[in-house]
Amino acid sequence: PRVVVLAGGVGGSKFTLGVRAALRRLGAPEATVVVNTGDDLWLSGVRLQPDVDSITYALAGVNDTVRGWGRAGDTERVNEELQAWGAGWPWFTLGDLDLGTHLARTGWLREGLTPTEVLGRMARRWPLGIRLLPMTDSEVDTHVLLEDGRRLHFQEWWTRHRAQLAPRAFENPGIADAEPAPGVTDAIAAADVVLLAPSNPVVSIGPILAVPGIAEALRATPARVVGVSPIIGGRVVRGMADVCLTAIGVETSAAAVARHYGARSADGVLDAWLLAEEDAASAADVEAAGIRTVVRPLWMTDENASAAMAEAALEA
Ligand code: GDP
Ligand code: FO1
Ligand code: CA
Repeated sequence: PRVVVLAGGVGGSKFTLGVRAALRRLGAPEATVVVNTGDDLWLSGVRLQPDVDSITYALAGVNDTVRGWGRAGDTERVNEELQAWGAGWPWFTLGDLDLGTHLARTGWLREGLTPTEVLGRMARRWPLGIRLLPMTDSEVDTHVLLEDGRRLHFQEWWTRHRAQLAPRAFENPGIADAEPAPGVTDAIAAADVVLLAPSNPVVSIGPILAVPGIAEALRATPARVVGVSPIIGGRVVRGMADVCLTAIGVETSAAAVARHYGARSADGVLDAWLLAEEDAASAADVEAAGIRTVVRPLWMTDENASAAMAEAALEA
């Protein structure tokens, strides 16, 4: 099958590894993964793309699996020097190898390449076995509007404040004028299956669906659209996605996230939803909203577990 995946960073990359393994077993063509770029930022003169890099490094097998971001075995010599200059953010670490990525990317952007072209070039370094596309070529970095009226870049809120400052809303300035990156809507239109990875629904999948034209492409495609729950047993597994969900008025439960995405038959984006065995009792709730459900183990403990999830999603 021709497969398109919408994905964020850590959950997105674990799931993407599973999709790649499942498609290789089937002898199917490479999937296209549309990656969130709302996490992107400028820091110390370089452009960072955390979710894009998480997926690229994971597919290349060079990611730091313990920390969940950056390169395995990285050092921090340049970062120490930046801190000594008072440059960048004291709470944000730029690894030496990771900085090589940011410098290469920034150089190519300065030469006039689009983010899509830069990612295409970066993906050539390793046999990734997946076609990676940014959601858009526009800079639409996520901002967090706080209850106290302040506005922070998502990365400051997430890494410095650990999502502890009450958010009122998440915004992507400029997104109303952004377009899907070249190839995104064509891939969705030509797909047999579109998968929503078990990524943060608010700040990973949310920005992708907010790019004008992408949700519309999901509604119009002849493909089945299948989501995988990032919530297991009413918990976010890891990270602070529950704070994001609460801010937009969505309960931290598999069923509430499915209803938030909505049924395609009711102006939403989903045909089917994979939910964990722990949440099987809420399947009826999801079905009542017009979304078919499939109950499966959803712990991405290793590539085999992720591949089994991908297979189940493809069958649904
Ligand atoms: P980020 O960009 O690094 O925050 O990563 P994503 O947005 O792609 O995914 C983060 C989300 O992945 C978390 O909020 C969890 O809900 C989800 N997640 C992480 N590990 C697992 C897992 O093993 N199974 C499932 N179903 N979801 C997971
Ligand atoms: N997360 C942190 O908690 N602290 C950091 O110092 C940090 C540095 C960093 C550098 C490059 C990169 O691509 C990601 C980095 N992250 C760091 C992870 C990132 O901020 C977030 O976890 C994701 O954007 C959320 O998806
Ligand atoms: Ca992210």
